[in-house]
Amino acid sequence: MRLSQFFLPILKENPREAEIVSHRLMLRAGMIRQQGQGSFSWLPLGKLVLDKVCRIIREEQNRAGALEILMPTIQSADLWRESGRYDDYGKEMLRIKDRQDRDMLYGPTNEEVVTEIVRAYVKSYKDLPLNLYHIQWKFRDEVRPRFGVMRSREFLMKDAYSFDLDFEGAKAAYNRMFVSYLRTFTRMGLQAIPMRADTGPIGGDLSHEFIILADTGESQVYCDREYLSLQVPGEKTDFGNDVEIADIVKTWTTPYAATDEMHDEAAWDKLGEADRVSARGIEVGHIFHFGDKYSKPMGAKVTGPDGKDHFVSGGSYGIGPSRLVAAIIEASHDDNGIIWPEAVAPFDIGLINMKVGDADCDRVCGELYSAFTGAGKDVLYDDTDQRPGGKFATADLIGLPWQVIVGPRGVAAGEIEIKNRRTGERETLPVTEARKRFGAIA
Ligand code: P5A
Repeated sequence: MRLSQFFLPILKENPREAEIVSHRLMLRAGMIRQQGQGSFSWLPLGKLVLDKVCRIIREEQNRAGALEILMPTIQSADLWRESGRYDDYGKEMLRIKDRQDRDMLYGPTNEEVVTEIVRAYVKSYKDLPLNLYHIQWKFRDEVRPRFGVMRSREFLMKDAYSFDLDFEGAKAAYNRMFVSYLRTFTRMGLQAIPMRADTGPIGGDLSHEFIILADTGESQVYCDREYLSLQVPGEKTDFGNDVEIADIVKTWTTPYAATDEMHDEAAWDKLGEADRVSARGIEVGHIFHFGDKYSKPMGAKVTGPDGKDHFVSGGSYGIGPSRLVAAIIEASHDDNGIIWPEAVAPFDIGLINMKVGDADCDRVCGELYSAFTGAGKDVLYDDTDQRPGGKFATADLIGLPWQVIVGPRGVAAGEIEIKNRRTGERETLPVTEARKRFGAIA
C-alpha cells in the first residue's frame, strides 16, 4: 500500500478527551474515529489490526473445535422472556420496537439465540459436543463508557457457546476454551492470566476472566507471581485429549489468582510477600459454565444414551477483539507511539523514501516494494512528499515492526537502513542483504 493512496488521518496534537495512552495513540494514529458516546468507526489502519486480531481468534477457536456461525445483532425480546433475562438484564440492554410495535433488542450477548438454534436442530447426544461461535457487534448501554474502545457501548465480541450432554462434557468444553484462550492471547504478544471471577448477568457457578496486567486496567486483581513465568501450551496441543487439556487447566488454575470480587484474603495471606502481585488489570476474555441455566427454561434437550431426555449443559466464552486492540497498545508502546507485535501489525514493514522524486531513491523503493510484497510481506510505502523528520515520526507513531529507510546518500553507495521499531536498533545494509532479510531473494 502506498501511503499517498492510503487514508491515515494522523493527529499532531494529543486529543484532550483521551485519558489513557491506548485511546490517545489510536486517535493520533488515525485508527478510530469517535461517532458518539462509546461508539467508534474503525479507519483503515485500525481495521487492519482488528482483522488480524480476529484472524488469530478464529484460528485458535477452530483449532479447539469450535464452529463459526453468524447470528443477528437485533434480537426478539420474546426469546429473552423465555430465559427470564428480559426483565433481569436492566438498563444496559438497548430495547427497541419495530414497526409492528414488537419488542426487540440490540444483543448484548447471544445465549438465547444460540440456544434457540440448538433446541431446533440438536435432538440426540450423538450430535454433541457442539461449540458454535461468532464474531459480532454487541451493544451495552454502559453507565460509564470510557477509554475509547476499551469500554465502549458498541463493541466487537467473539462469543462461543458450548453444548454437552452432562457436566463432565461441559467441563471438558470449558477446558478447551480455557486453553484456546491462553494460546490466543500469547499469539498477540500478551501475557494473560486466568482468574476466578464473578459471573454477573451471564450466570453460572464457574467462571474465569483472562486479565492483562496494566496500570490503566479497570479491575483490581491479585495473583501469584508464578503466573508470569508459566509455559503457554504450544501449537501441538491435542484438543481431542481431554486429560491433556485438563492437566493444562490444572497447572494454570493452581496458583492463586482472583479478581477483586472473588478475592480471598485468607488464601492471599498464605502467599509469601515476594510472590504476591497486586495490580490493575484489563479483562480481555471471560468464560462461563452455567449448566442448564438457558437450556432448561428454553427447553433445549437431547435424548441421552439412557433413552431419557436431558437438558443440555452449556457454557459461554467471550473475547473482546476491539478492546484487545487497545489492550495490546497499553502493553506495547513508548513515548514515540505504538509498537505492534508482529502478529497483529497492520503492515510488516514501513518503507520510507526520504527523497521522493530522486530517480535512484524512487527506483530502489519501487524494487524493494515489489520484492517485499512478492515475498508475502505487507508493506506501507511512504511515497509522500513529507519531510524525512515527519516520515520518521509517523512511522514510529503507527508502530510497524520494521522501517526500511531509503535515502539518496545510502543509495549512491548501494545501501539502505533498516530500523527495528521495538529495540530502536538501526543497521545499514547493502540493498540485496535487505531483501534477503525479509525473505525476498534478489
Ligand atoms: C461470554 C460470551 C459474555 O458476555 N456471553 C457470551 C458472555 N461475557 S462478558 O464478559 O460480558 O464479555 C466478554 C468480553 O467482551 C469484552 N467486553 C467489552 N469490550 C469493549 N467494551 C465493552 N463495553 C465490553 N464489555 C465486554 C471483554 O473483553 C469481555 O471479556
